[in-house]
Amino acid sequence: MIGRPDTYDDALDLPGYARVYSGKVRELYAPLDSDGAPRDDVLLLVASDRISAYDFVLDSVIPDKGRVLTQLSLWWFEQFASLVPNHVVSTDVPAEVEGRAILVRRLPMLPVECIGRAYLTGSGLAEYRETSSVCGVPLPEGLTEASRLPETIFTPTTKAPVGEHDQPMTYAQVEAEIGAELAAKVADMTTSILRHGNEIAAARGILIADTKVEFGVADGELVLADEVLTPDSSRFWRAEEYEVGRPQKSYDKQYVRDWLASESGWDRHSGDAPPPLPADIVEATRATYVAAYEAITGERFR
Ligand code: Q0Z
Repeated sequence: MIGRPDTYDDALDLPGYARVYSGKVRELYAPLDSDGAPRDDVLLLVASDRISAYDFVLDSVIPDKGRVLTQLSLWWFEQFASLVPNHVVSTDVPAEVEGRAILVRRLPMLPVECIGRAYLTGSGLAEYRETSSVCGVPLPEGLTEASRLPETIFTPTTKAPVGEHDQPMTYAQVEAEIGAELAAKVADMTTSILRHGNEIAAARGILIADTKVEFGVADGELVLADEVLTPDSSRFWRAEEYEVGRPQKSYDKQYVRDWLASESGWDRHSGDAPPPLPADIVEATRATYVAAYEAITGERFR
């Protein structure tokens, strides 16, 4: 990614924790034990208020975004608790990151990005147009932008190094990487999560086009890790505005993308960093994250 520093100014120094990894919009920390050594059994997963668009992390932050996404993930983990165990240990976290951090069980992670797709768009659509299939899953003829798929499919990708794009994997490649037994489980679990998620979200006016989930392994069994069915890991569309045959507006980032692509005067291919967002775009975007949380969970965001 262009213009991305190794670490961010707002990547917190948390007393008692060592930062082990900075993602685009999140950080991982290891708690320090009484000897000052990093613990190896748990991690603190912290969601920031940063937002990315067009492959850039913007200078502007969206207030409460980290809390909204964290609370939404926690809500989904609970919804899926009878389907799959998850990595959540505790939400008792330092005051500086209250509400936007989760203490999780540190697990060996499977080296596969588990993508589920219920609708055809993005790289899946591009691949379908070339090959009539996505990641080796053959699809019927006549599908187009935003088509609902006949069934929710598993379209895994590699975990590319930072700054590079993930590559499609065939199911056979997943089997070669993690073994046939785990491959069958991740495929089944990924599609179950997205199907179940769509049943819940559709009743509340939101379609989840696709999602990325990640699994760890404990005692040979899958454990749902990372984040689940958030706007950062999934494409959310408004059911009300859904229309097959054209690109759908992003539930959460549409104001940001529209402003950057038109009024801002910024050229996303210029190599320049995007300009800071005006206050009204920040506020409208914050409201979409809160609205998504409230619509899906049926709970008021505080
Ligand atoms: C998650 C990520 C970032 C948040 C590694 N339970 C786990 N055990 C071991 N590793 C992970 C997890 Cl969730 C793990 N990621 C992605 C990066 C902030 C999540 F900076 N990487």
